[in-house]
Amino acid sequence: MPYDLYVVTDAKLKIGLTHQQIAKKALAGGADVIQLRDKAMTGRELFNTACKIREITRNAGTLFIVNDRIDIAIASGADGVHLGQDDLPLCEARQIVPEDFIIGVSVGSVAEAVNAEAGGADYVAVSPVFGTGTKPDAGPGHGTTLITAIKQNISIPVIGIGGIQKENIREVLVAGADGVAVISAIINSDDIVKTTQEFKSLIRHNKQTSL
Ligand code: TZP
Ligand code: MG
Repeated sequence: MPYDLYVVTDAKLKIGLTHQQIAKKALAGGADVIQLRDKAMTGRELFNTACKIREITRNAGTLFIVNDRIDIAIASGADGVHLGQDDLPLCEARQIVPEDFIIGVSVGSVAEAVNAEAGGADYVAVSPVFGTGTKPDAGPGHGTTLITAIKQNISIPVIGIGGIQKENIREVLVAGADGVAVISAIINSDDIVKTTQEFKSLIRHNKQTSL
């Protein structure tokens, strides 16, 4: 499954490491998807960074998604864009992206997930599964029961995001998530490569045992 471990970059969390350095380490540890997420960079800075990560992910043979900015996703040759409920609406986004472009959508309810699938999303991210300090405006966690409810209503991949740690990843996968998206538990760890490997093996193990 291409979305097993989805690492979202955050250069603010690890002072001194750039998005591309974080991406390289996560890929060395086995990340399946890299999402570039930066709310502070100028468009030019974000574009330059996206081009570098495009090259790194192309060499690694993994997916590259840009958060929010559909223009930068397209211009950098990324595989896709990730949109929140307050970003460009899915139907407008679909009209301006190349064929086969991946569009992921954050959802916080079954209705949003059903709408996202009907509108042509390629995956949804249940957001946030648990409370998280990384995105203070994400609100309280929905819990893993929302993952199960969404899985029962749509057939595109369902990814969990928000507060996911080694200690609770099993609960997320047992609830039915096809993949997990992680920021702080990987980026804030002492050894990003090793922690990514640990997440990867937990995903493999828990997906096998929950079959
Ligand atoms: N969207 C919903 S929660 C979140 C985003 C970007 C932050 C997830 O970060 P962490 O550190 O894995 O909780
Ligand atoms: Mg957004």
